[in-house]
Formats: sequence, structure tokens, C-alpha cells
Amino acid sequence: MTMPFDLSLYLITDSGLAGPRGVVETVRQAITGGVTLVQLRDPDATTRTLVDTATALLDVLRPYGIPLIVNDRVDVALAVGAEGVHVGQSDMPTDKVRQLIGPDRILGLSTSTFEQLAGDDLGPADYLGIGPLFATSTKPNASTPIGFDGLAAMVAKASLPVVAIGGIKAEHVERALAAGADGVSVISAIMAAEDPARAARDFADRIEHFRSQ
Ligand code: TZP
Ligand code: MG
Repeated sequence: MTMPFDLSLYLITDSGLAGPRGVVETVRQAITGGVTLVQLRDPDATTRTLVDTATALLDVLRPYGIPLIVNDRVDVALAVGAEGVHVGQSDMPTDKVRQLIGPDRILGLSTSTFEQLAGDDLGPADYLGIGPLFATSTKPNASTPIGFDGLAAMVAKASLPVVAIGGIKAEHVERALAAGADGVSVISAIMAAEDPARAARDFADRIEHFRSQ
């Protein structure tokens, strides 16, 4: 049984956008604003840097009970004892990831087409990242943006919890949740914010307000 997790405000790291403040300090500030899940993502980092950053992130997140998900790197996740792994369509197939991480760790899968939503890869996954909602300079090679209507159509077909991703700012929260997403996944709007705690709180307040209606 997979451990509990909350997709509401899912922060993904970016060392370039964090700048001199650094990823760990940026996450430390952002979680005080209400982040519920954190993914370490740094496709260009060395293995050593990933292990060191993941270890430091775990120190910051554990007191809050916030799980750490590692992008792509099953080995890094296992080496540091992270709570989960997130893979894309060109990464290790989810059945292989599940074999390696066991039944308890969280497994996320990126999907951007209806075809992918119907694939065998969904079986072992615990949640789906669906997007990009909008075009984003954070991932220039991302597929065609789906918009709120595309998100709603994909959520309707999805058999797993969904987090929306791609170009999401705080003002998009209501429409993303209204489209049926269980949460929003954010890189630049929080990682590059002057005040990451305030930026995260803006998202968290809107999520809470939407759900209280
Ligand atoms: N996958 C699809 S879009 C994206 C990823 C990793 C980048 C999202 O970053 P931002 O800055 O929140 O648009
Ligand atoms: Mg990947």
C-alpha cells in the first residue's frame, strides 16, 4: 500500500531558478507557505549533487511530514530513502520502477496525451502529472499545451489522482481545480519568487478557498 500523499501544492525544484538562494533554502521557505509535496528535479546535476541535495531536502521536509519525490532517478531515491519517484514517458517503465521501489513508495507518471492515459504504464503509478497546461520556458521541449478544456477532458479519462503542470501561476488555481485536478504542480512561480513562502501561501490560500466553497 502506497504511503499517503497530498498533491494539492506540489513544488518541483529548479536549481537555476532558485539562483544563489539555492534549492534547499528555497524549499525551506516555500514549505512554510503550505507546500504539500516536493520533487527534486535537476536533469543536468551530477549524481553526487543529487544525492547531497536530496539528503538535505529530506532533513528539511521530514519534520513537516512532507514526502520527497525524486525525478527520474530511482537509484538516488533509494540511496537517500526518499518517499517516491516521478518518471516521464521516456524514462524507466513504471512496472520496473515499482519493482525497484517496492509497494510503499509513491510513484508518479507524466502524461500529456489521451493515448498515454490509456497505456499500461498507469497500472503501477499512484498519480499522474498532466500537462503542460500552458507553454512554459521552464521546459521548452514540453509537448503542446492542453489548456483548461484539455485538462478537464484528460482528468475525466484519468483513473488516478491528477496534478496539473506547466506555466501555472496562482491565479490559475481555481480553474485547474475546477477542471478536476487534485492539485497544481509548480516550478517557476515559487522557485523563482522573491519571497517563496508568500508565493506558496498565495497558492495554498486559493486552494483552500476553492475547496471551502
Ligand atoms: N513538465 C511539464 S511542464 C514542466 C514540466 C517539468 C515545467 C513546469 O514549470 P513551470 O515553471 O511551473 O511552468
Ligand atoms: Mg523524466
